Amino acid sequence: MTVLYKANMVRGAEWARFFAERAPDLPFRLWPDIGNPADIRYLVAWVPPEDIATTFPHLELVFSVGAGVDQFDATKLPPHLPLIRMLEPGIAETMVEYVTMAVLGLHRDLLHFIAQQREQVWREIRITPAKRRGVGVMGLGQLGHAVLERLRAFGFPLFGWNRSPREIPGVTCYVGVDTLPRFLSQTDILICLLPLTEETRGILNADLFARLPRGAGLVSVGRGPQLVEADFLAALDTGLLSGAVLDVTEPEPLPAGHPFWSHPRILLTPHNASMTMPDTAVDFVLDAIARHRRGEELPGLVDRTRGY
Ligand code: NDP
Ligand code: OXD
Repeated sequence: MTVLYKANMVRGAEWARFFAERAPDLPFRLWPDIGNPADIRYLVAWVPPEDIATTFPHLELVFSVGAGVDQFDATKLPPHLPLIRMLEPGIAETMVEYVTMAVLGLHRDLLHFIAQQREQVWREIRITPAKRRGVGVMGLGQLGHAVLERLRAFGFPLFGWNRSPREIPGVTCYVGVDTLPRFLSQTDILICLLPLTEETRGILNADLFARLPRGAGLVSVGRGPQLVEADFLAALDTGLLSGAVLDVTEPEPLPAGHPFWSHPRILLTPHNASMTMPDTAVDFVLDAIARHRRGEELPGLVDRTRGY
């Protein structure tokens, strides 16, 4: 009965310490020190090892160390093997901070002020009151919901768009593709917190940008392949978009010389919007293992047919 961890190694050492404190009877190993593969029952991974099924014949649960699971090739996981995504509270807390920073930065013209300071320009910009700046979130799951709950304090008109119906106090929620244009038409700052699936790949494209109010801002924190780069750069050039905060790109990291690095209207961060916190993540994993042993429902169970 061993847990194998294969992700960020610095944080892995913290995982090992928390496991030793909280579950001293449960052996915990850090990749690549896998010991006897037949002992591995639980795998916690960012990028999963090749040939999971044949290498670890007694695997019972696979955990994504992150909230997203698009890095797992579902066809390589045996159908009976549960894949669980991370629902620990640290991810949502850090995502809420990042998106709040990005929304306030776009709302208060931070990218313009950074450019002005570089050029030693002292020029005020007319302030738009929050109540006249619509903020919309695509994807109302654990993260999108948490973000909207916190943004409510600033007085923005808030909008949400999701596949299935959601009710969030103070937020006008739209459901399904047919409502996307109505949602977008009110959204001055758009936040993408969708998982990467075949339906969301390339969803941030020319058609979508054209449906936003002119000069809208974009916060892209889902996954890089959701953004169509050429459409996005054209939208910035033509003023359809006034600025963007990008935390995810394709590929990651971007190659040297890629236009996003130096674009004055783009704030780029290295897939760092949120981070799984070892302290609370270990509690989540131990709780899920205990539930699994008791034959109970598993939190964060991924629906392989939907892909998230
Ligand atoms: P959830 O699964 O909790 O939420 C996803 C939401 O998106 C659900 O409400 C789902 O609706 C909705 N959705 C999915 N597909 C569609 C679609 N085609 N049209 C409309 N709505 C759709 O995920 P999380 O909130 O935990 O995370 C979201 C994503 O954020 C992750 O998949 C990951 O890619 C990204 N992420 C990025 C991080 C970063 O650091 N940049 C960190 C963590 C996550 P429904 O439930 O109705 O199907
Ligand atoms: C995640 C991420 O999915 O960090 O958790 O992107």
